[in-house]
Amino acid sequence: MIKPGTDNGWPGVIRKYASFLPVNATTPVVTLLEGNTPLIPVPRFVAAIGGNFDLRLKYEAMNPTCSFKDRGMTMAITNAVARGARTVVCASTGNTSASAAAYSARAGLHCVVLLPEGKIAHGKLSQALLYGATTVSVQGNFDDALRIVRELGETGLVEVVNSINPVRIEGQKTAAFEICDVLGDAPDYHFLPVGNAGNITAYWRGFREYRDAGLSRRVPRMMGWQALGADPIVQGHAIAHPETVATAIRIGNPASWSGAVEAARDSGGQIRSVSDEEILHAYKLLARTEGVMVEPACAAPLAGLIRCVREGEIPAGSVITATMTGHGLKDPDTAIRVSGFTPKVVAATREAVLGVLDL
Ligand code: AN7
Repeated sequence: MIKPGTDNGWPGVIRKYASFLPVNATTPVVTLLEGNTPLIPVPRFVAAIGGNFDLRLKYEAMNPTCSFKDRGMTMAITNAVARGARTVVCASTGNTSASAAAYSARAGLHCVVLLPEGKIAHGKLSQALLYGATTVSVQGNFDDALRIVRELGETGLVEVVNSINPVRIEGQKTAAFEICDVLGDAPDYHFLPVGNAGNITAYWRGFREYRDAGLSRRVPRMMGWQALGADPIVQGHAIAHPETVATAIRIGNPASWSGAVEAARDSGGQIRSVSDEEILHAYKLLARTEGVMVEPACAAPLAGLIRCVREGEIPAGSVITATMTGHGLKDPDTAIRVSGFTPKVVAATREAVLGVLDL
C-alpha cells in the first residue's frame, strides 16, 4: 500500500525547524522539501592540499533549485503568501532569482527578477526563464539592481525577497542546525563564500541559537571568503565595479556587511579574499579528487582553506565544514572553458577510438 503524504519523511526546513522560525500552526507553508542536504567527507581533497583534518562539505547543490537559496526562499515566499502579496521581486547574481522564480511558481505568485546584464551563469538564467519569472536584464551590476529593488519595495506594490527581507536569513540558518545534527556538535571552523553576506550572517545566527538551546556545545570560527576584485569587506569600502570569475559573488556593496563583520569578529574567525586563479585551481581540484562539482563561488572558501594550510593556521585534527552553496552545472560555460580538455572527435570505429586512448 502506498502511503499518502507529501513529505517523503522529510518535511522541508520550515516544518523540521519550526520552533526556531517565525511561523505558527496556521502558516501556509510553501515548500519544495528543501534542506536535508548531504555533509560529504572529502579525504582525497584534504590529502591533495596537504591538510591533516576532517573536512566535510555541506552540499547545498542538492536543494530543489540546486543552491542554498531555497532555505531562505521557502520562508520568504511563505511569508509573502501569508501577507497576501501578489508580486515578489528580487535582484540577483542568479541563484536568488532561480529560487524566487521556483517558489513563486509553486505558490502561484508573480515573480520579477532583476539581473545584471551578461553576468548571469546560463544554468541560473535558464531556471528563471523556465519557471516563468518576468526576467529583466539591468544594464548595471548586482548592486545597481538591488538599489532599484529597494526602491520598488518602497512603493508597497511588491514584496522584496532579497536577504534584506529578514525572513530569508531565518530560513538560511537551518543549514547550521543540520550540520550540528549530523556531527553531534558544531565544527571547529566553518568556511563559506561571502557575496551579499546574508549566508554568513545566517549561519552565525544558526550556530549560536543551537548552542543557546543546548543542542550543541560550542560555535565554530566563521571563515568567510570573498573574491579578490569583489572584496569590499576585506578592503573596508564599497567597490563600484566588482569583477570576478565567480559571478555569484560579484557584489561590491553587500547588504549584510555588518552581519559578516560581526560573525568573523565574535567567532574569532576571518573575512579574507582569494584570487580568481586560486578559485579556479580549487574548483578543478575538488572535481578531480572527489567527483564533486560546484560552481566557482564555492571554490573561494576551498581556495581559502588551501591558503590556511600553507600558512599553518589549522591545528591538526580539526573538524572543518564548508558550504558548497551552488551546483557546478549552474555555470557549465566556466566548467567547459577551464577544464583544459575538449572532446576528441573520431570516426565511428573501434580502431579510431583505440587510437586516441592511452591504454
Ligand atoms: C553560489 O543569487 O547574491 O553572501 O543574488 O549564489 O549570502 O550573498 C548569490 C550569492 C555564495 C553568496 N555562493 O552568498 C544572488 C546572490 C553562491 C551564491 C553566494 C551566492 P551571500
